[in-house]
Amino acid sequence: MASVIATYLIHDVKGDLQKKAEGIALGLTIGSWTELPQLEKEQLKKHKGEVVSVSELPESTHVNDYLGKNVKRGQIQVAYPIENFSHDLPAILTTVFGKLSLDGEVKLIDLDFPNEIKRSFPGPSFGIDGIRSKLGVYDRPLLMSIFKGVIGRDLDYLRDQLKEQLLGGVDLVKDDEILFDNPLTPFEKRVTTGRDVIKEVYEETGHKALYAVNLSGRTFELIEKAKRAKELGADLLLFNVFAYGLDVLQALVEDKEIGLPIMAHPAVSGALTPSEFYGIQNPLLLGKLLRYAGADFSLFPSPYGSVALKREEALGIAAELTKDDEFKKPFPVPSAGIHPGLVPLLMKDFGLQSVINAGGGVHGHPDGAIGGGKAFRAAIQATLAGVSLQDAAHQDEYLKKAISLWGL
Ligand code: 1AE
Repeated sequence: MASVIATYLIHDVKGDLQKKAEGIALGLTIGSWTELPQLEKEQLKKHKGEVVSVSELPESTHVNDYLGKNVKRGQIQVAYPIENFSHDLPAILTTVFGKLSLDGEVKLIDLDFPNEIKRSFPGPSFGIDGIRSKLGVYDRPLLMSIFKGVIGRDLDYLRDQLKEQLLGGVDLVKDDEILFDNPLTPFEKRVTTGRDVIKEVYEETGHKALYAVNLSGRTFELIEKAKRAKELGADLLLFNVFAYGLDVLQALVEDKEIGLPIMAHPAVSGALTPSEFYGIQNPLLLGKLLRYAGADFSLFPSPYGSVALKREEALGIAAELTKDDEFKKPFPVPSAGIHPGLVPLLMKDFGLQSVINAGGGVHGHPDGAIGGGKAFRAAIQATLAGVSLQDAAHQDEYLKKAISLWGL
């Protein structure tokens, strides 16, 4: 019988992990079992959750001290029959981590989906290959920058900032996630302005780029808004998916009239992921589930910048996004506080199939966003050629200024 298998990290003060696992498996499926008459047992058998494995972890003084009690820790796996839920993420998440997410120190680590369920997810419409073919860039990580300081500014300001970023050689420019619909830079005008500036720079320089406009507003207006963006010539949509829900992302991806790549921003996901004891593991949320729901890019904090994830978590997200699977691969976008000096580390960790993304690290360059973009491109080129940034900086003034400002 096909099941979704959930892996949890649990902490139990009573010390009986097997009993706790059985309580979860039954409590989230058919409830009590032992007292049921035989006939009912037969009828309900196919709905009964099953404990797949229980593995105890060594006791941790740090955990006991932090929680103020002695607990046994373990990783358990529970199988939930697919007959129990409709084949959508809201139903699946409510089954495997609905009430349970409120019930003590339990963290959802992973979910394994059988093919019957996987078939109901779209996966990315474009993925790494689709985005690369839009840009015609195949042999290096892509470079993205972010509009910064645009709240309270008008379209002329936006136009100038976009042009500077493009002339610096960035491949993608995204709206700041905190830029919403507003009278000075309304959504539709941002789309048409972005489209026109990108065309102008392409005609002047031959440099191709894509602009991600922030799709924002009330949930039930998003589909119409996204369709309008498509009609007006938008390249791609930035989406604060965790302020809305994964199923909203999936609905946007599945609407054939939209047909635009979607860049998932991690805003709000930090309310769910960072605890050692509670919430959802980053590689599952920002990796596997975003990929299944159809994001073409997943942004997440890199291990190195101003807002950082543990290295193994950031690598775990990238691994989920890019491992072989029937779904296309979204771009990993390690972000936050990135400057040119971090490029060798980022390329070592995330490889060619990633996006290097910087806001302050582009705009804060002494020569402005043009200088910032050029410094990043020089750092990428040098790293690809196996040249250290110190050596490359002798040949490139922009990189030299970036390194003396931000270091390596
Ligand atoms: C993790 C998301 C990073 C992001 O969206 C952003 O705006 C970063 O800005 P900087 O590079 O830290 O200035």
